[in-house]
Amino acid sequence: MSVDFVTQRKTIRGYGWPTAAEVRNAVSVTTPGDLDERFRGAIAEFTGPAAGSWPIAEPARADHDAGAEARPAAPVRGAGEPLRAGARLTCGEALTLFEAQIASRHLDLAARWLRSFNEGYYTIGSSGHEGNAAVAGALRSTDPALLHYRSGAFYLVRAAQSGRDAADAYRDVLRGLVASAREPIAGGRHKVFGHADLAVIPTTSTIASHLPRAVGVGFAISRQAAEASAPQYGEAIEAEWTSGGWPADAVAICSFGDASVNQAAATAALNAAGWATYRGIDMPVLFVCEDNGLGVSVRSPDGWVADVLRSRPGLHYLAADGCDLVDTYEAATTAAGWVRENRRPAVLHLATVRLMGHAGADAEVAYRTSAEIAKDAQRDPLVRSAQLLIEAGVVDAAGVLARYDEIGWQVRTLAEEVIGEPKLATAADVIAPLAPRRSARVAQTIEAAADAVNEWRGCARVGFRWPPARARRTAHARPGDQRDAHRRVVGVAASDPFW
Ligand SMILES: Cc1ncc(C[n+]2csc(CCOP(=O)(O)OP(=O)(O)O)c2C)c(N)n1
Repeated sequence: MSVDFVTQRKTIRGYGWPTAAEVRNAVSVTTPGDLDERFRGAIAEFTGPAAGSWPIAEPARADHDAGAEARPAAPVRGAGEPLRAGARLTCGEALTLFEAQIASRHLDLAARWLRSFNEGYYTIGSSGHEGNAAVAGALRSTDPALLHYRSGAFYLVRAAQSGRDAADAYRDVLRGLVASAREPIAGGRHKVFGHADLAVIPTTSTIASHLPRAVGVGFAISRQAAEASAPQYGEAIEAEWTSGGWPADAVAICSFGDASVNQAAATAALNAAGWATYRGIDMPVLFVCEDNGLGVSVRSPDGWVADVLRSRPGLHYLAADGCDLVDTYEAATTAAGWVRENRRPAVLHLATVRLMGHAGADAEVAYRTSAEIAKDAQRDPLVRSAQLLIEAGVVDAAGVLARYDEIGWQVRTLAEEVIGEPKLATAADVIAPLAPRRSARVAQTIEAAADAVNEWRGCARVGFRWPPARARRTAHARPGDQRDAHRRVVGVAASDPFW
C-alpha cells in the first residue's frame, strides 16, 4: 500500500507532505515527512560546546575570544583537528562531507515530492547510505568511479572536490529525476550518476552490471601505466596516453548493494579481479559494498555477504560501520591507500541502513516489522554525523538545523526550476546519440581503427598479437613507427563519432 501524498496533503515544512503522525495512522512506513521530523527531533536533543557558527571559524579559545566567558570551556576543535580522538577525519573535512550528506538527503526528499505530483520519475534514493560521502572523501577526484544508485552523497562530494558548484551538482541529480534533456550524462533518458568532468562513469540500474566494467577500468589503468612506462614507447607516447587517460596511480572505485553480490556479473567481476592478483596483473579496483541487508524485499541472510566477500581469493577485505562518518572514512582511507600502493583489488564492506523503503512505491511494512524499520531509523547516518560534529564542538544543534533548512530550500528551489526544462519528446530524440544505421560507414571506421590498433600493437610487441600475421609483419618495425601508428589510432578515434 502506498501513501497518496497529493490527497493527504497538509503543509509540513513547505513540502506538502502528510505529518508523520498522520501517516503512521494510515500505514507503518518511513515517509519523507517522518525522516525529516525525526532528524529535527534528534538534533534538538544534542548538546555540545560549540557556538553554532557554520561553516566553522577557528575554535573559540578563552584567551582570544571575547565571547568565550559565556561558553563552556573547550573541547571546541578547529578545522584541522581530528573529529574524534585519533581519527584521520578532520573537523573541516567532516563538515564538507556532512554538507553533502544533508544535500543528498534533501535530493531524496525532493524526489518524493516531485513524484507526488507526477513531475519526477525516479524515487530510489540514498537515504541511510549517506556514509558513502566518506568514501569519496578518501579518494581523489581523478579516481574513476562507477556508482551504486544509492551513492548520492559520494557524487556530491566528488563534485565539490572537483570544484563544481554545489548548486550545479544538485541540479545534475534533479535533472535526472525529472528526465530533463539537460541532465549531463543521460540527457533525460534515465536517472544515473555520471559526469565526465568528475570521472564518474555512468552506470545503469541493472544491478552489478558495472562491476565487470570496473574491472575493465582497473585493467585499463594498469595497462596504460605499464605501456606508458615501457622503454620502447618513449616520452611522446606516454604524454599521449596520460593526457587522455587516468593517472598512473589511479584507483577505480565501484559501489553496489549487498544483494548485488549474488548477481552473475558481480560474481564474475570479483572472480576476475581476484584472478588478476594471482596472475600478477595489476588491478587497482576498490569495490565498495553498501550493505543495507535487503534486496528490495528479500533479506540477505545473516553473515552471507561478509563471508562471500571475505572469502574471495585475491581480494583484500575491510569492513566498517557505514552509518558512522569517522569509521567509514578511516576504513575507506586505509582501503584506498592499500589499493593505490599495492595495485591490487580490495573490497570495503559498509554496514548501512535503507530508509524510506526501496523506492517511493514500496510499502516495506509488507515484509518488515515496524520494529525492524524503527531500528534502522535509529542508525540514520545524518543524525550520527550531526551528533559527532556537535559533540566535537564544531557546530551546535541550531547551526545544524539552520544549514539543513538552507540546503533544503536551495534543493527545493532548484527542483522547481528543472521541472520546466525540456524533455526528450520523440523516440528519434532518445536514440539520437546511438550509432545511426549507416552500417557501411561504421564498418569502415571500425576496420580503419582496428588496422591502426593492430599495427601499433605489433610495433610495440606488448601482447594482443592479433592477427598474428600482422603482428609478425610489424615486429621488425623501425624505431618511431609505433609512435606514428599510435597517432593514427588516436586520429581515427578523434575524427569519428562512432569510435
Ligand atoms: C540485473 C537486475 N536484476 C534485477 C533488478 C531489479 N532490482 C532492482 S534493485 C534490486 C535489489 C538490489 O539490492 P541491493 O544490491 O542490495 O541494493 P539496494 O537497493 O539494497 O541498495 C533488484 C533485484 C535489476 N535492477 N537488475
